[in-house]
Amino acid sequence: MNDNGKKSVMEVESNPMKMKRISLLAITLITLAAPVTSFATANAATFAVGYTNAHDISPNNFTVKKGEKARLEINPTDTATGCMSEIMIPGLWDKPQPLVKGKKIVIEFTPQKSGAYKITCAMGVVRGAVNVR
Ligand SMILES: [Cu+2]
Repeated sequence: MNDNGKKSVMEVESNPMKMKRISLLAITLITLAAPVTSFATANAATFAVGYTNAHDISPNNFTVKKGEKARLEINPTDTATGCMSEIMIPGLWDKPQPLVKGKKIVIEFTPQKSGAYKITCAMGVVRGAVNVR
């Protein structure tokens, strides 16, 4: 930072400590906001997904890269019943998994073809999408 820069900051904000705290807060918010949907675990783009009976899976729309391993970690806080009690992604994950409260489901795949894949129940009712780019 040059002298001119310092001077204008001092003019705008007379309390440098307050400025510093605001900057730290901004950095913290940016850091918290960035990796909400995806984080890297063992070379896979990993998505943390929740499940409740009221809202089904959340988030429910994912974008992944062709040829790169992706991983959905679903943590149900309810046990799903009836039609939507199992989850699958036809073409990417064809084995329906039961959504059971407290039982983590890990779905891993490496998509080979780009396109939009539906996330469904075992009988094909759509509940979300995986976009392969
Ligand atoms: Cu169903």
